Amino acid sequence: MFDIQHYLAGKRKRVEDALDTLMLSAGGDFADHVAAMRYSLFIGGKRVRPILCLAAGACISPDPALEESLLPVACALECIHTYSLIHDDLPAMDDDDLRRGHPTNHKKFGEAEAILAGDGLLTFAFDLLSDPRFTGLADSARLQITHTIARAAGSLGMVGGQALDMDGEGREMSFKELKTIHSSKTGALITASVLSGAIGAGGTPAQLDALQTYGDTIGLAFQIVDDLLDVTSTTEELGKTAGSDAEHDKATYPAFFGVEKTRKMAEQASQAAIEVLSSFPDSADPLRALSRYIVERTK
Ligand code: GRG
Repeated sequence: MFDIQHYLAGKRKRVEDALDTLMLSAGGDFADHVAAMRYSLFIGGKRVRPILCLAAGACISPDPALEESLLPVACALECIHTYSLIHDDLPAMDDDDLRRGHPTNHKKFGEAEAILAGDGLLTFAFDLLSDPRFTGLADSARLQITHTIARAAGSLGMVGGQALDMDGEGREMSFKELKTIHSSKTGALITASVLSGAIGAGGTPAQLDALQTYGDTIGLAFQIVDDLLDVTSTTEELGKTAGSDAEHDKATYPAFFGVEKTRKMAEQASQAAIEVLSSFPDSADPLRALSRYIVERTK
């Protein structure tokens, strides 16, 4: 039986050590700005996106050197994700005080610093992706990965989804609109995390197609569970404000379907993602287990 907790602990350590090494170091002329970036990056986080990237790479290629080559990509994904959380928490957006169990970036450093910390993390991600010192991946793969991540993070992905989400607050929304928001705001970066690992590993078009479907499906499961936890968990358990969706009058899966049906839908999505991997060998076991973890997680 694959031990997902052991796997996650090992990969989290790997990612966090790499983040610490690769991230701009504290001190120097930009000390306060770098401190604000490092604060949100290191106060917690499940590291789901970087781990998906490493797991997808290992699913395609057994080369033990691949993980090392993928680490800058994995770190770039976590930088982009962390920037999105900092900006999402700002007063102009969700206006939250708590993230990853600690005061949000703007509560700690002020709004202007928080905006710049987010900008810095987003830009630093592309610094990492294009850094010529990291020669482990072929240039063509790096270019394709960079484009995949940029697309997913930008206006046709996460940023666009956030804009739709903001626009929808406090008004009736159709289920179709909710699905578009979820797939762009949350799903796109999750799928890009899976694809970037697979591209780095030299996946064939057929493998990339299957992993795109896997990514889209766990992205959906991830967001459904996020909606669910917002109504079923406490602020202490989540490390972020529980009940925030209802407070902002947001359309969510539980609001459309109720808690029990929503739970079943998350289960179905997790199962469907595992089925997509049916033709993959044992090297896909971490991806299979991650699909279960995403629906069984408690924060
Ligand atoms: C501000 C451009 C911009 C985008 C914001 C990510 C996002 C878009 C908003 C965050 C709000 C939210 C609850 C999104 C839904 C799912 C999600 C991204 C949850 C947080 O991700 P986790 O659970 O967080 O992976 P950790 O802290 O574990 O990394």
